[in-house]
Amino acid sequence: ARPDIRGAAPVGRPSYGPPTWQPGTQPAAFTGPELAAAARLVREPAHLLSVPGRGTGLGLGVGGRIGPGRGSGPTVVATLPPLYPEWLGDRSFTETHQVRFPYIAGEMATGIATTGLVTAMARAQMLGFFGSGGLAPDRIEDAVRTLARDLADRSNWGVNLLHSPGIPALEEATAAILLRHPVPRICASAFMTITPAVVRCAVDGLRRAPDGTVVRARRIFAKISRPEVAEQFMSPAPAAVLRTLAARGEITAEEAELAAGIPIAQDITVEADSGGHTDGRPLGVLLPAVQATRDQVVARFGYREPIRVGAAGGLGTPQAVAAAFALGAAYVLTGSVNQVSAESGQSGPAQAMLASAGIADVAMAPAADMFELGAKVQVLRRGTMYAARAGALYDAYRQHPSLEAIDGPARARLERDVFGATFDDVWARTRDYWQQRDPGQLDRASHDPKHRMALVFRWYLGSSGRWALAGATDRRADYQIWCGPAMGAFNDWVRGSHLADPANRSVVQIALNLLEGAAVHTRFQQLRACGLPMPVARFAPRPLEPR
Ligand code: FMN
Repeated sequence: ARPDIRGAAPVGRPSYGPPTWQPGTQPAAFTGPELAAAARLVREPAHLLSVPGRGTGLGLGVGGRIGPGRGSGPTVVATLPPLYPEWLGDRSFTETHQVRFPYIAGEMATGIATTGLVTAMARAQMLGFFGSGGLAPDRIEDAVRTLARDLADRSNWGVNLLHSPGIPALEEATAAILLRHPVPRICASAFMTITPAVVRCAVDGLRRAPDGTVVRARRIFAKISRPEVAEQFMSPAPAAVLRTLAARGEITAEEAELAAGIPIAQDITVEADSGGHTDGRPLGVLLPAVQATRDQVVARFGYREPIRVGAAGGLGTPQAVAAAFALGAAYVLTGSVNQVSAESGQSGPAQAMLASAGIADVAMAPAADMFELGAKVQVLRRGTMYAARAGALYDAYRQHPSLEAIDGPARARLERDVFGATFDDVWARTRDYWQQRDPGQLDRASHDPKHRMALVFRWYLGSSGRWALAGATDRRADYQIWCGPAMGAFNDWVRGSHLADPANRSVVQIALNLLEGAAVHTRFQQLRACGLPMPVARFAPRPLEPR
């Protein structure tokens, strides 16, 4: 049959022309404050309107109704779809890790990232890593047991596996604990090369699914700050390490074979200038470099599954988080700012110091591990003398062959201003400590006076972190608190908002506010790029009260 065309638009009433917009509850926005308010409604479609003769000729319509191109009303030039914080990162990240948000609360050593922090993040459908670094194996195992019990029905939580070059047995013991319990995610950090402990964690439990894909028993994240280290984690486990582990019976022949075709880690966190150990690189330099490495490695090995690159370091404001996603980060990870959360294991007095820090109140200071090599960590400078005092110890260590060679006035200064005790007292305490932990250190110190001096100086570096954690009132000026400039940026952002009150500062509220603000900032930027005159003064999103 021939189509009946009698229903077409009547002659004389053409419906050509761009669609028009009819407001709902909100009128169209044209001025700075109106645009800022409308742009915050990120979960609504945003219509870019052409209104000749009005301001710049461009306006913004949120909500309302779009009709055919006849009748009155501003015409719609383009429409931006809703923008949810959930969608800022890589969708395969949220899917793979069974989370709603592409956001991680990073591990913080000595249990500062507590089991409570990890549990809160998991229940809020994000990810958190327990800070196992610097803890004895029995304390790590207690924490792992607690997490495995409390989060038995979830896979969105994990524990840090910190590289321990000085005491390899510690790294091995931690790996053994993580393998003994159902830990679904492990973050390997501080590695320069791939060790057998990392490979065991990645390879144990690999199996082939009926469709041919390789199924992992747990997933490895790697935190890195150099492309060449990232490349090792993106590659399959080294054949020599696989052979050694198989020969030792620590992995099966089948696991070794499957491991040869998949990357060790599919989630690589690029850590720019951060609290604690850091190479101090800017995110804008490092992230694209590691993304390029990823592209080369994926092409070289022809992987079927993606490798995601996430961002950490310096993320303390919504703008910084939005910038990380704009750079292409699959997910973001925060550290310093979570130290002032209600769930943090850091002491009240130390948190108060952190909460008053500005962006420049940080310094690089000697690290307790690898002190002799001159390794440094980024710490809080405001309210504590740790950076200056530990720096004086390192200078003395470099300049003198032994404690005895430090002359009277210099020695008196160190004893009075740094230790608050004599060298002899500190040596006595140090001796007791190593007697219990590793008497070999004392043997070496007995014929190597420089090593004896290092052990005495390291007493201060080790104790200063513990004094902060304990909130020791007589040692406030010696607190060693790891912290990056993100802390000061966060403090500026939350000033005068509900997040300035420690009682409101849960790790989840911090995360949700950073993500919400990042979505608003992203929308501002989209609209600005479309030509709307977005108000510069109102660009920074404010923290929102929980509903
Ligand atoms: N990263 C680790 O991989 N292992 C750790 O044990 C560890 N401890 C940390 C302790 C503190 C107090 C802080 C502030 C950071 C620590 N980090 C550790 C780094 C964080 O997990 C995170 O990568 C980093 O803090 C992100 O940078 P930001 O501080 O600028 O947010």
